[in-house]
Amino acid sequence: MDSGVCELMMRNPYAVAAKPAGGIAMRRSEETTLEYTTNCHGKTRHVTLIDPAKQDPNTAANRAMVAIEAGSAMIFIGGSTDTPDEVVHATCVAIQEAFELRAFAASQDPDGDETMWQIPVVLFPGGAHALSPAADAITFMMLMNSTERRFLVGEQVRGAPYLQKFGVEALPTGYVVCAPGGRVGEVGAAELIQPNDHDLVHAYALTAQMYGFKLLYLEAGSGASNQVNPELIERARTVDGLTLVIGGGIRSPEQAKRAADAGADWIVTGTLTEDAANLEELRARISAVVNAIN
Ligand code: 1GP
Repeated sequence: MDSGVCELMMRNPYAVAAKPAGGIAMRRSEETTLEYTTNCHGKTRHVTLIDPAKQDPNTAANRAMVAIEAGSAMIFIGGSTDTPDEVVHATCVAIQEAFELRAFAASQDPDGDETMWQIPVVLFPGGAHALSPAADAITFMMLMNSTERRFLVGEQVRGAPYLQKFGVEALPTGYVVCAPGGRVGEVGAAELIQPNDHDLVHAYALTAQMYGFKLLYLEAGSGASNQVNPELIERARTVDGLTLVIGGGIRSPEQAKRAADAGADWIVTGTLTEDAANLEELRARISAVVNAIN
């Protein structure tokens, strides 16, 4: 994977030019992505998850722009477990370039809002293979309820040197898969948190806090038939110092509101974006979710 990505870095001046020595894209020089992610001010925000395997990079960039216009506050890049680095990287580059152009255009327009495009593009990886130097940050995750070393620390050890080299900021994240769990539950060999495992999710949240993780991601699995039980979110919320990210199976504004009311800081949707027939449908769907959580 290293040679492929390094070649891409050399071939594509943007990927390098977008990053000053500090590692944060110039479009977002005011605060780190971790600060942006964890300074929630009591509001629930929305993440649009884009799976690079599901569309070409230009389509991904168009979807990302519509998502931001509709009120999403972050873009995650990830999903499928076997996407080649090149595809992940090309998608990150296309989205960064699109946001950069929109920010520039807004800066030239007296009525434009440049800050609207200061949105982080964050890797949400299935392992050490899906990394890109063009991302602002990565959810650097321990799949806490996996039974396999690889997902607890193995992939992380493989990926960390590349992230350091690329200057991609790590967002320390405890990732906990809840029933039904879907493909990530199976592939990640997770001992799923059941809807009534209130004490267990509390123990995981405490463990995440004690490890120093800043984010806790409760995941029901992409396309899940049920979202994470809001009671689990409420219980995790009782632990201080964690930014709660909730995703999997959220398809309606009502479901998003349920998660937000239970204490989610971020709501992630992926399938909602993939299923939309066109960009206008996508805009309407994301707007409805964003309005419901505000
Ligand atoms: C998956 O939590 C995300 O990792 C999003 O799930 O595709 O069900 O929205 P959905």
